[in-house]
Amino acid sequence: MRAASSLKDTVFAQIPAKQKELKEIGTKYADKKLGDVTVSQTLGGGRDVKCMFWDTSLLDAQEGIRFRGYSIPELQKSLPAAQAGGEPMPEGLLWLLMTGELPTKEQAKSVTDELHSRSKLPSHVAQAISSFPKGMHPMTQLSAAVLMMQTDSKFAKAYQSGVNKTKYYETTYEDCMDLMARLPQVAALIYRNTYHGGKPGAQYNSSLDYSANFARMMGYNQPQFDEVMRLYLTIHSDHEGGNVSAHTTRLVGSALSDPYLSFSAAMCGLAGPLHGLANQEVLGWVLELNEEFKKQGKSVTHETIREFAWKTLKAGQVIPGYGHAVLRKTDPRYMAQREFCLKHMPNDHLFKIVSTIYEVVPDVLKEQGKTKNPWPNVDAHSGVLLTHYGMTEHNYYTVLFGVSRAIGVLSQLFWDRALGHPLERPKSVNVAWLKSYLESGKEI
Ligand code: AMX
Repeated sequence: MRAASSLKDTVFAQIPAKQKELKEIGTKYADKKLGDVTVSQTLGGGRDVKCMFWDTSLLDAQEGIRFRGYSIPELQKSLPAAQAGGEPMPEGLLWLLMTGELPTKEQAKSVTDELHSRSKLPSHVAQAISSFPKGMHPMTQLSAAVLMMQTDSKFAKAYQSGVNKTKYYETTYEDCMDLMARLPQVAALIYRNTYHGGKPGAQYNSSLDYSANFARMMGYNQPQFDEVMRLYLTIHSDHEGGNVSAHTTRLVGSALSDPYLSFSAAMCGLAGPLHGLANQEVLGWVLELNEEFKKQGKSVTHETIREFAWKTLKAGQVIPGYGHAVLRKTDPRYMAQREFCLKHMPNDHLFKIVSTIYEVVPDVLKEQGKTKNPWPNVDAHSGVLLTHYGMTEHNYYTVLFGVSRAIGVLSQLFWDRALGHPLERPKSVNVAWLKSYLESGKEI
């Protein structure tokens, strides 16, 4: 067994070698082309343009996500679990994302303890959340609450005091860890305030792991829901750098905006229906489908799902939970949730509907012929699990995604500061430039 040392010591010690490695690559291969950008990439959201460095995870179109080289099934085997043979703990994943090394159980526990020790919220944050209008979307509340915590930013204070740029990573570490430590409380306050009249769930309990404590604070006491949270917070954490929430964290952070500002902006991106809000949209779509056919006295069958899917497409809407900008196969994050359902709740009514949708929708999308990836993504499944354990408030689901996403994007933000990642500033062009260049080869 490896000797126990803190996450901070381990990750800080890695910085010089990583800086050297990246500098050498940048110097040695400075003029080597990684590919040419086509007009359709320029006009089409930069798909597959390799102009971003992101070390914590890498997405393969066929295989899906690997976190520091490990697939989800591999993580389920090798990350420390709270229960024997149970789901991985996100604290262990955080160690892995930060250091690139699988943690021992002791090291994962040290992360749990470190997060607990940093969890005290500035008092104005709880007050502010309790004064938000009940109708304010939980993601708006999350982004606003994260912004309010910015009063505690150690990076912003250090910058104002003239810290040397080689030390930026030190206070970035502090902010990233503080923020991750506080998110469960913030998210639980939003949940209790929005749906339970402000009546608190359980008190903060530092004898529990990150996920179980979060579940209790939201008011959930079933050990199996804790396992859902551990799985959920692990698999939603990171999906390489180009997705909207990760890219936003990087972009805003590149201006040396502190981690609170960067992550709050990222949550605004995650709140979009083509990104994280899709988990809310999926459940809405499934329930609407269920309702529509119940009213007509029909049951949910392959044929009725097909009819409803076509109705959605003909109305010029997307089928939420299906398609992906990079993936071209069923998302392994979908499969991990499906396997959890098969193991723990195979007869759940909604699970059966979602499974039938999986048998029907890919063919409908293929028949329509537009979608590059007709297969389900992570969001097609998460609502079923949450609903099964009693969390029926769909418009809260993306907040859980956000708590998880922090683990990935803030790990990378720490490394951005450690490696001196520069201000992001890609070149844009206008129509006149495009016409001139495409018609006569001249850049204007
Ligand atoms: N239903 C209907 N049409 C879809 C579709 C879907 N699920 N997925 C893609 N399409 C359409 C696109 O809207 C686009 O139509 P257009 O030519 O009229 O503009 C066409 O198919 C080609 O799109 P694409 O290249 O396959 O996808 P993309 O990279 O442009 O977009 C994504 C990817 C995820 C936004 C898209 O698949 C989508 O809208 N899916 C539904 C929303 C969703 O599930 N989002 C969550 C994604 C995962 C996440 O970030 N959490």
